[in-house]
Amino acid sequence: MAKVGIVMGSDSDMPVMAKAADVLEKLGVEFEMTIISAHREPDVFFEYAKSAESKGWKVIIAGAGMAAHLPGMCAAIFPMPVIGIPMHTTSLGGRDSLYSIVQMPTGIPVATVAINGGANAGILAAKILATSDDALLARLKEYSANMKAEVEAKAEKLARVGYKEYSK
Ligand code: RP5
Repeated sequence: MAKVGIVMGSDSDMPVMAKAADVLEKLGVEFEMTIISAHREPDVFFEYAKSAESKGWKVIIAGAGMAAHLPGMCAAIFPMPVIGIPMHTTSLGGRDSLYSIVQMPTGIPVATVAINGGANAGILAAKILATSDDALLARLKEYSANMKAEVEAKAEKLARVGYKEYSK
């Protein structure tokens, strides 16, 4: 059964949102993914947010750009954690999305990741679920150990070949 809802304001957000989905898939966390525009179809949005708890979801990951109300409105309705992903935008570089998502009023937090931070949103959702799931916690520790090994391998290669060869 899906534990995470992933929602984005437009299919133009998909390249970033897919990174959250990829991480969750790697970590063995089930999710449901959809596209809902809070502005263009508010009735559909409200139904989505109101029914999320009864579907058994524990976290919602919501990504949007520009006047990005989707994550904040999810947090206004869904009683469990909402992770917001601000999309990069061409006009304001994503600051518009970032401020719209992060500057929530007291009482309605959205855990906001970096602009285009899709992968981190997935990892954060998994970490939230891992507080009550030891098997998932073990997979997250393995994920961290793999990252460490990758950095060590890069440092070893640099030491072996030198920076000129490395940067080719
Ligand atoms: C937001 O407006 C979406 O989340 C998207 O990032 C942005 C642009 O949407 P489209 O015009 O590409 O549908 O609601």
